[in-house]
Amino acid sequence: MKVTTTNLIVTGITLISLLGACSKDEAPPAVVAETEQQPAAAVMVARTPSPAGAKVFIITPADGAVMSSPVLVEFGVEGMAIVPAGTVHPAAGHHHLLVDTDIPALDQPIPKDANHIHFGDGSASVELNLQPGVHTLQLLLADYAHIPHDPPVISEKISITIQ
Ligand SMILES: [Cu+2]
Repeated sequence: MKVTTTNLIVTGITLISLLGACSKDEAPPAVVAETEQQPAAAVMVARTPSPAGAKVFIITPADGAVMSSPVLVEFGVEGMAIVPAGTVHPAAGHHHLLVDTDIPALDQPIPKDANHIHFGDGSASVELNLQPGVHTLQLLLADYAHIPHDPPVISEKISITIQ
C-alpha cells in the first residue's frame, strides 16, 4: 500500500491593509487584519477518543540498557489497532517515537523532526543511530492526522546509555 504522508497545515492568510489618509490632524492609520479561516481548522482540534485500557510500550530496549548504536527499538500496543497515517479508523493510530524530548502539545499534530519520529506506514520498529551518551525514548500513539488520542496513549519514558 502506498502511504502518503499528509502534512496538515492550517494556513492563515492575513491581509493587512493600511487605511486612512496620512494627515497630521487625523488618527494614525488603522491596521486592519483579516484572517481567512479554513474549514480544516475544526478538524485540527478534534481529538480521537482512545478506548479504556489502551496502551503502548517499548518492548526493546529495556529501561536503563547500556548498549551500542544502532539501537533496535520495538513498539508494543494493546487495545488499539495500528493503521497507516491518513486512515480514519476507530480505536486506531500510528506510532511516534519521542527521542530526547518531552511530551508535545496533545491537541495538535505531533511535530515531525529528529526528536519526533512518525511511523505513518504503520511500522512497529526502527533502528536508531544514536550518539554516545544518555538518551530518552517514549512512544506516543496518534490518529490519522497525527494528533494524540484523548486520553493520550503514551508509554513510559525510558533512558538508555549509548557507549
Ligand atoms: Cu504521525
